[in-house]
Amino acid sequence: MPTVLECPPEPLRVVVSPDGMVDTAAPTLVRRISELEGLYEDGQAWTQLVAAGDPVVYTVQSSPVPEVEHELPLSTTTILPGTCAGEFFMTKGHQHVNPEGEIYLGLSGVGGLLLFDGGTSRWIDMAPGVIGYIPPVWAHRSVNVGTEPYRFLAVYPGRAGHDYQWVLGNGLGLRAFGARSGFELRPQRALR
Ligand code: S6P
Ligand code: ZN
Repeated sequence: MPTVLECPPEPLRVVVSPDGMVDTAAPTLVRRISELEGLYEDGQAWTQLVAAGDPVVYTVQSSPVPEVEHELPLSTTTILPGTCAGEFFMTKGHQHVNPEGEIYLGLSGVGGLLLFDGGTSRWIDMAPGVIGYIPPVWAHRSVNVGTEPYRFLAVYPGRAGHDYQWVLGNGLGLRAFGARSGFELRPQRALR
């Protein structure tokens, strides 16, 4: 996530509308599937999706709170519904560079919070009103397992930092695929 350099001089009031949109003037990051190389199990299907229009997978709306020590930035992420060869659309996933915890609050849609500490994977079902707590050192990724956009609020210490390389090399241990019951979690195969 980009660092927002301008520090708000006053306490901040943020409106979360019923459809989950956070009302801030901060920039929105758009992640297309081409930026998620090496993350989906089926690399061939990923290549086809990139060629067939390179769909947006998720967007992240930041707040004006800067990502610096002592601050408490917040953002909303919206993951669109979709799959790559049956594997649900998801965020890149990251570990915090500095071991800091984080809070997610489900705003709309249904999803999951996948966590991995390098040995154990955990899955937290997310829905509007559900809080997911991410302890320090646990890598985390969000997944949309529904048919509508899945949106959540994230609040995290400004000094946390984001390491994406660790997840590229280690994965999250589990993958979420569509199934008759909605979704199923499968152990990840060896990463290339
Ligand atoms: C930041 C927090 C979220 C994610 C966002 C996108 O600590 O966990 O705001 O940045 O959900 O995910 P990712 O893995 O692409 O940063
Ligand atoms: Zn995080």
